[in-house]
Amino acid sequence: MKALITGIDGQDGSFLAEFLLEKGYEVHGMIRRGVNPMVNIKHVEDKVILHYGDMATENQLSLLLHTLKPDEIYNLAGQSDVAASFEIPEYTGDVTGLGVARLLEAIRSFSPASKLYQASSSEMFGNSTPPQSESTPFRARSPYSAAKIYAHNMVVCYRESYGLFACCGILFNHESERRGFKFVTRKISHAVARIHLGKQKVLELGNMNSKRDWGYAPDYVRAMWMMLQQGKPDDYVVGTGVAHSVTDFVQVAFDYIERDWTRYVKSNTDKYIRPSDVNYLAADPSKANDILKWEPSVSFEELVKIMVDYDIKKECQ
Ligand code: G4F
Repeated sequence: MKALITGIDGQDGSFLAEFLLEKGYEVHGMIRRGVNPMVNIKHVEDKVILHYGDMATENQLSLLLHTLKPDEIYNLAGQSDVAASFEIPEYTGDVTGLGVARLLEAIRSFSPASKLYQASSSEMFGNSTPPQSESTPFRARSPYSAAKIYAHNMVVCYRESYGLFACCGILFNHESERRGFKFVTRKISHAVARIHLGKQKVLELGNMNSKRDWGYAPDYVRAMWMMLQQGKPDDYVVGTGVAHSVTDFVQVAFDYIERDWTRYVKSNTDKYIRPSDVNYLAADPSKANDILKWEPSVSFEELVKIMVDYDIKKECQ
């Protein structure tokens, strides 16, 4: 089996590459030239085949699909930083939204038998009432979610219009020791590690009241693969079903190093407050549980510990 992963050098791309290699796949990855230091895939660099490409240009995507004709395509590329999308809305719309239209056209024209996994996001639900399921309305609260909703709708449209085997995984927040430092969980685990080691004194955060359904990223790449092994293409919500606030994450992380978080954390820092935020995301993963037989394997408390332990070890090197 041959798979193509766009955005292979990100958190999810790297875990998915490992997962597919383990299953005996020939793994191809698309990366943008010179942008990423590729830290996440250094350890599998000689086992995967990398290609330069960009969701912003159709030509490269078409050429890649024409040459490879992969059995499975996992589209994990895009601008995924919600806060940054307010500053670069046009770019976000281009790569995260229109990029999927380019990919779908390339699949339809050059590799229509390829199965597609599209990374949709719980951010698309905005402030729709939790728990959110596949039938919950999408309500964009950021340029990022608007772009993801467009991409999601295009995938459904191409599935229904051209019979493509295309699935959207509406994934709730999933984190790990490979998460970028700009996302709140890694920002917290990294700061907690540094505070523990006496390298940092203060952690500045924005809105600590928002609630997210946080799981462990390797569990989520397993769900991506499971979707493409079903008899028919469909969309699935993937999450733990349990939400915690940013304050909860902070509390568990500081409890782990046995410190009182209130002495170190400054909340509502202006520069981290978004023009509009999503308040409360909690998955209703019943469909993924029933049909894919997918279950998360790591609890919220375990996730926090994995991340803090990793950052302490890394900061000691
Ligand atoms: O970690 P975050 O930046 O993740 P967010 O916005 O939920 O988006 C992530 O999950 C989505 C799935 O729902 C993905 F689609 C998306 O690509 C990304 O992976 O922020 C989480 C919450 C927000 O409410 C934010 O306002 O944490 C709040 N927050 C509070 N202080 C902060 C901070 N977020 C960041 N990044 N930095 C802060 O200092």
